[in-house]
Amino acid sequence: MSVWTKDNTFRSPAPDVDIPNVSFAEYMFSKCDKYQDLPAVTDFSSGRSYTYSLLKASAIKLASALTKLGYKKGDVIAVFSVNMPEYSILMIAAASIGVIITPANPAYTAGELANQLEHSKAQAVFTIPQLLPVLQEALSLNSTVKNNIKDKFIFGEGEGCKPVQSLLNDDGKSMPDVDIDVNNDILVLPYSSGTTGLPKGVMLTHRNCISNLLQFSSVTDIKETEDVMLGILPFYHIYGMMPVQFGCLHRGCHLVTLPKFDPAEFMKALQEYKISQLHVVPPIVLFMAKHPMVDQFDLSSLRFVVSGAAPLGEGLSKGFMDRTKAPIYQGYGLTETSPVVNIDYAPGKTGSTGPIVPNSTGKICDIETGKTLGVGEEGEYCVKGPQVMKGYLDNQQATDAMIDKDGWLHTGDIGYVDESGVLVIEDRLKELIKYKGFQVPPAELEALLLTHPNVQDAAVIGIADPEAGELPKAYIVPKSDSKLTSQCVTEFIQERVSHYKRLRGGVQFVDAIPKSPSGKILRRVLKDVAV
Ligand code: 4UW
Repeated sequence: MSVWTKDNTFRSPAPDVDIPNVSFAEYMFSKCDKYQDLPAVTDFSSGRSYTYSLLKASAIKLASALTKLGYKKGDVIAVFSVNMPEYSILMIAAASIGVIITPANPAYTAGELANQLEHSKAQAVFTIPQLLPVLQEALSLNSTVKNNIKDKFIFGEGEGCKPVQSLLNDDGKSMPDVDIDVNNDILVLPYSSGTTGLPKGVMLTHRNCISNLLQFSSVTDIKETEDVMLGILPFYHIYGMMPVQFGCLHRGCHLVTLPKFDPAEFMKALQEYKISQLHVVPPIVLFMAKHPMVDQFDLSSLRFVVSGAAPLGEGLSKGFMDRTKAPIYQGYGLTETSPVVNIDYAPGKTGSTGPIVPNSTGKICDIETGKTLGVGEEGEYCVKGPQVMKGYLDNQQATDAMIDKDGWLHTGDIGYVDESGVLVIEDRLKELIKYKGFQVPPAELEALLLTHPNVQDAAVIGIADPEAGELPKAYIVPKSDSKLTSQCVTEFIQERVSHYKRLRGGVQFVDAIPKSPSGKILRRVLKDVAV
């Protein structure tokens, strides 16, 4: 079947899949009933484990306890935590009562956390003891947030917090009858800066997420009930949250969670649990391809590895496969597309991200004229499908800038598609910087830099780096007569942002920031002269 149509749009070579009209919790509960006593999710370091039956029973208890505390459909609850089995329980529990989960990056500073809590209007936060001081600082920084947050729930114990364990001891009898409109009700609200500006709340509906799980599962070689997968990518990010966490759980596979990337723990988990499907980002691929430690571990259980969130070079892919003997496939997605848009599922074409997933249509557009281009022509990748977000929370303007009136989502990525429908991403049109797959919104750093008393103007771009993909670099126009040094600027940022947003690409002082007549920073001009 040809993937290209007469109007120069393209589809998947694979057939469409049926998407059931059910809520996310109904969907996951039916899977729990199907897989019952099989292991669902296990914490690697403690061995704490839940079968599918226990996962469902725990989610019902938690949902019932939240209901008794007054939480109801449409309320927003934040999760500020590392990966652990209870993250999955909470997500299913919240979904079952129509509560929206907004996942926050556990690397966040108090200021960053406060921004998300305020914007999402979260009414409660689930956290862990190690992150409680950050949460407390966030509440003390922002009185709106402090007033909004009714409860702090903790996995473990902490002052002023309700232990999650007490909720899990509920009798499970207060589950309300909740009517979920799967096409409109929001399941999760992750934050992404999208093509431009500050992080925005991405409204993903129940249908968006269920569709995407089925779209990519139908074309990936998942061995139902047999695969063992590692939850190393953070669940707060859409890649770890949906394709990894629920991509595993909706097929009866076993998910082993790790709280963070520690090289030795990671390798031990791969070996001990005989991980068969591994989902990672390019820096982990690089570690596995190059680090001497890797040779001490048996990786023969790995059937295949998937990499995404940032470009994976052909050379690295080959080096990885030579060493581990496991094929590596690349996927491509965005928070705004729940997230998978393309996934490679046959060995061979390294460096590409494979064809578009089923039930979706893609096109490549000329970046100047918007005209739809043909086979092999380079332009902006646009996509349509049931996984495309409902929009950004309270930001119609940003939503309209990303999804046009015909329903095409403009990814802000530049690439081409070959005769067989395979996508190669080549560049990024949008301003987003990706450090090791993490989003670094330049607008956020620029706004912070402008609060420095000695900074007149500032711009931040990503410069290429072989290990991290990109490093944020700042161009600064200092105020006249100020004795600003690059170290001052670097430290100023370091004190205020998560570690991955630091100005690792350096600071350069310039006379002026190149701008368009309308005042937009000409990032391309800076990129062309970046050293
Ligand atoms: N090559 C080049 C890639 C690639 C890429 C993403 O943080 P977000 O919003 O979202 C993500 C999601 C990644 C993802 C999800 C599911 C999946 O299966 C998979 O592959 C295994 C990957 O990163 O950032 C979105 C932006 O990240 C860049 C691109 O610029 C995109 O718009 N990006 N994947 N393979 N660039």
